[in-house]
Amino acid sequence: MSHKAGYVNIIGNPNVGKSTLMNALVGERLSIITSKAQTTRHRILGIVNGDDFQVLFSDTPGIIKPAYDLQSSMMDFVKSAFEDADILIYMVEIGEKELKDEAFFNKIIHSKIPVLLLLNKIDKSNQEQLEEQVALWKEKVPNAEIFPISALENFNVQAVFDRILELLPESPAFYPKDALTDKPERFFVNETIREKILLHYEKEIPYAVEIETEEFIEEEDIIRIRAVIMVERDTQKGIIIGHKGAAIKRVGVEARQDLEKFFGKQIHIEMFVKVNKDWRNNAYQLRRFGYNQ
Ligand code: GDP
Ligand code: K
Ligand code: MG
Repeated sequence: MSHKAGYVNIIGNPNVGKSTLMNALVGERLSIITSKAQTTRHRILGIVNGDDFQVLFSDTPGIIKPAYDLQSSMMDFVKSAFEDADILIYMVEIGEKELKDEAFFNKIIHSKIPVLLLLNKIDKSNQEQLEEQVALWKEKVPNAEIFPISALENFNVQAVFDRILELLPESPAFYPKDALTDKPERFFVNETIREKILLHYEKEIPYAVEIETEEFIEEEDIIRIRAVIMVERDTQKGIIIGHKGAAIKRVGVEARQDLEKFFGKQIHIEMFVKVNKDWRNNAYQLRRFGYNQ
């Protein structure tokens, strides 16, 4: 029996719905989702296995102009996604006009591999607007096949997946056929906690935060987790903890609920806040947190 496998890498502007799509395709909540830009900081693999195929989806950070070293590393993940893709998914949302980075845009329109342009969030548009948008993108990216979708409502996502299977090259599997992702369990703990911080704290706070899971001990019917919330300054530490610890407690409760669903086990979670000065511009710290490739 012949077998197909390959990388299908999802790129686009911040907040267009890349992570929502990847989770819909994989059927698991691998990527965190919030309405804030830069929710996704890493390249995250989501694997869909079938008897005769293995699709390796990559979710990536939204394309931005880097302002500090962490963001440069994030854009390196995007670059790497261009390099190994067998199929490129370029996601745009209804009403969007252009990609913020011209060099990346040129790579898309001159791509030698198939490009699927997904026009997302069509649940927010009407027929007239949709037709106008399809015409606009056909002109801008003539080499792409266009799929209007709603990642949130899982509308037309199956059609995209079916087309991917047609386009996928013949190849043996890259990962074991029961693999779901390339990331370790601790990564999903870090991300779940960071999602709660993105949701509950304002302004610069979520961008100054990194999570490190120091302990992940799986026992028969419970997982014991010890995680450190890293911030850049003392004042941020106080904000994270909140009055009488109420703010951090809320993060812990919500993260635990999500992680119990994700791992299908009871979770015990302990969190600490530490100041790690200027980690976003520190090459050693960035490497430690898995950013420099
Ligand atoms: P990313 O930054 O490109 O990964 O985007 P996310 O997946 O994090 O989504 C950004 C925001 O758009 C979130 O609030 C999502 O719920 C929302 N979103 C994603 N897909 C859709 C969609 O198809 N329709 C609507 N209305 N909202 C969506
Ligand atoms: K987002
Ligand atoms: Mg994302």
